[in-house]
Amino acid sequence: MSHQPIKFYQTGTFTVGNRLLAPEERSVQADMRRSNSLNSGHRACQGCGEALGARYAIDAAMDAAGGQLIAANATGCLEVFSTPYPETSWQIPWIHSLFGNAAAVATGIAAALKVKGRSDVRVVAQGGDGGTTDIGFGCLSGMFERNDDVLYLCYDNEAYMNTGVQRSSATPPAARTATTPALGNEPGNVLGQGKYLPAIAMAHGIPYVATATVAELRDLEAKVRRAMQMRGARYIHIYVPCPLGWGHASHDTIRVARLAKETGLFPVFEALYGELAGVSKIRRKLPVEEYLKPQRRFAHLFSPTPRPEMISRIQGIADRNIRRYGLLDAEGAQP
Ligand SMILES: Cc1ncc(C[n+]2csc(CCOP(=O)(O)OP(=O)(O)O)c2C)c(N)n1
Ligand code: SF4
Repeated sequence: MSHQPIKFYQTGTFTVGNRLLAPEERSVQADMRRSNSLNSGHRACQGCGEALGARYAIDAAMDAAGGQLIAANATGCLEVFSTPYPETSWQIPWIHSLFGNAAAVATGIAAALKVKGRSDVRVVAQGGDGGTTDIGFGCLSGMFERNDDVLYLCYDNEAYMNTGVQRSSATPPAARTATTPALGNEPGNVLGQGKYLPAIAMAHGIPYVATATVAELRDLEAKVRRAMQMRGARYIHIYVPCPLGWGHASHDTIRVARLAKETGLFPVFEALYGELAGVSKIRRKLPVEEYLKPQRRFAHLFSPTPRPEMISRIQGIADRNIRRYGLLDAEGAQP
C-alpha cells in the first residue's frame, strides 16, 4: 500500500489556533507533516473514542520516534476496524498479535532490535481493556517486571466491544453489558472493586505510568511524547468512550469522557517509577449522575425503579478517587 500524506482537511480544527503556539507546544495532529498513522477509510463506528485516541497516540509516538516506530496490536476493535485483510488503514509497520500476547510480541520485537543494534527504532504495543487487563495481563506484567523497552497503550472502553459488548475486568460497577444484564436487586455489573490496571502498573515500579483521556487530547499527546523520551517499560491507560457499547450519542463521546474526569470516576495522572508525579485537577466537580445519565448502559439506575443506593455507591468510588489522587485543589472546586 502506498503511503498517503496528510491532507489539509485531516488536520482538523486545531490547525488555526495551533499557529499561535510555540513550536514545541503545537499539536502533532495539526501538523501537515504528521505521519497520518491511522488513515481515513477504516470501519470504526461514528464517534469511536478508540479510533480517536489511537490516532493521537500513535501519531505522537511516531513523531517522537522520528518516524521509526513498530506497533504490535492485540485482537480487538482497533485491529478489526482498521485491518480487514487485505486492506489496512495503518501507515506504519504494524503487526497483529493474538488477543492476549501483544506485550510479548512487542517484547520480542524490542529484543530483536537490540540484537541488531537498532536503538533508533522504537516499539509500541496496543490493545483494548480486555486484551490488556484480562487475557493479556500475564504477558504485560512480565513485560513490566523485565522493564522491556516498550510503550504499552491500553484503550479502555470498559468491555469487550469487538465481540458484542461482554464484561471485562475494567467494566465499571452497575454497567449493563451482554454478560451483566440489568436484572435482580443489583442490576448490571457486580459492585466490586474491579481491576484498576494503572495502579497495578505503578506497583511494578516501571519508569512511566499515565492515564489519559480523549477529553484532553493535548495532554494525551504530551504524555506519549514524555513516555517516548524514556526507555524501559512504559504504560499509558487511555479512556475511550464507545457509543455502541455504552449507548450514548456518537456526538457525545468527548462530553462523556469529560464527565468521567470531572466527576472523579476517571482520575487523570502520571507516575514515575511507581510514585505519583502529576495530576490533572477537576475543574468543576460534578455528581456522578451527570456522567451516568447520558449512557444507556446505566439506564436501569434511573428507571423503571430508581436505584439511589447504587448511585451513592458509585459516588463513593468517585469520592475515593478524588481523595486518593488529590483531584481537587485545596480551595476545592465545589459541585
Ligand atoms: C484467545 C481468544 N479468545 C477470544 C477471542 C475473541 N476475541 C477477539 S477480540 C475480543 C474482545 C476484545 O476486547 P477488548 O480487548 O476490550 O478490545 P475492544 O474490542 O473493546 O477494543 C475477543 C473476546 C480471541 N480472538 N482469542
Ligand atoms: S464498537 Fe465501540 S470501540 Fe468498537 S468501533 Fe464501535 S465505537 Fe469503536
